[in-house]
Amino acid sequence: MLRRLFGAVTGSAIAGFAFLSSLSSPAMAGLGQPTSGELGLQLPATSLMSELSSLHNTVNVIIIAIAVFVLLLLLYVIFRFNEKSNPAPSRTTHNTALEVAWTIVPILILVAIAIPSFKLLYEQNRFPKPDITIKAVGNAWFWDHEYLDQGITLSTNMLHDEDVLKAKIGEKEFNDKFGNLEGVARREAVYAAAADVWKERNEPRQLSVDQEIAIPLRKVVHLLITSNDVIHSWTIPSFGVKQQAVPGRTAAVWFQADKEGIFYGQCSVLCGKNHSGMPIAVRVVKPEVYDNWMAALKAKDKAKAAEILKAAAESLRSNQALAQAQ
Ligand SMILES: [Cu+2]
Repeated sequence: MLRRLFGAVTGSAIAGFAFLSSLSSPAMAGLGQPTSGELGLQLPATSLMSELSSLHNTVNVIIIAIAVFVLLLLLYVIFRFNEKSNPAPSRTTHNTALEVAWTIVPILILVAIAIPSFKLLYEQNRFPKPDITIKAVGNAWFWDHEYLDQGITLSTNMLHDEDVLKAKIGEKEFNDKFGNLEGVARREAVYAAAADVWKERNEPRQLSVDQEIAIPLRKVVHLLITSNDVIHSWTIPSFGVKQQAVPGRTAAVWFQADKEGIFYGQCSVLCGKNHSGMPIAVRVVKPEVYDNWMAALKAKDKAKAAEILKAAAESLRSNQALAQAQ
């Protein structure tokens, strides 16, 4: 809450509004997904993102201080040295002490920013020994995630209004209702009808996917990233990682999630017409849940694997509700 508030205060002049909206939102809002009215960064779920947020906040304070200082100087010059108040201007051209100061002080400010910045950069490239290695492959327009140690590949497609409606009311009823509509009219009708289904599923529209990938809590994940066609970009904001997926090259990021839950990201480089249709959803679960999920996938029982993740999500939700009620 403090961090969100801080981000909001440093982020914009309408901080008061953000403060009010942050008071009314649930405790976990902003963790793993964007929230309406949010101005700061998404909440951290890894040590990388914690450091990244604190660097962002520190630099923000420095930027605001500099901007305010320059503004005050300008105002002072405008009022104190205009033609009316200062009809006979001074002919001074040099002031050694002042010139040394305005060279040294900015250097010190840059050094002060560079220290945490390099520390973070080092941390991002530290790559501790991995517990699991996943390869993310961008495709136009979906992601493949290969669990390299397990020989499992999962394809991730975005869930559309149509998909969740069909899952809810069945293919036949869907066709009865919307089969004779076309184009924009059809899209609008499906959008309106799906609104309640999204709420019921408690999933964010246009971020949810048909196949979440799971990773175990507090385990080091190395994620290799590449692409099959054009340049895409893999990111989960709450993990503090973002990496371009370039065809013919393999890049890597690492993270160690220290919070359970579902974490969303999107392809983050403009890649083509369905760029907005390739979200990423990573579910962080307890290691034993992860093992069960992986065993189900290896047994080619996708339904059971989905059930395992669903059960984990529900138990987490009821635990959070319990914690909030206390
Ligand atoms: Cu894209």
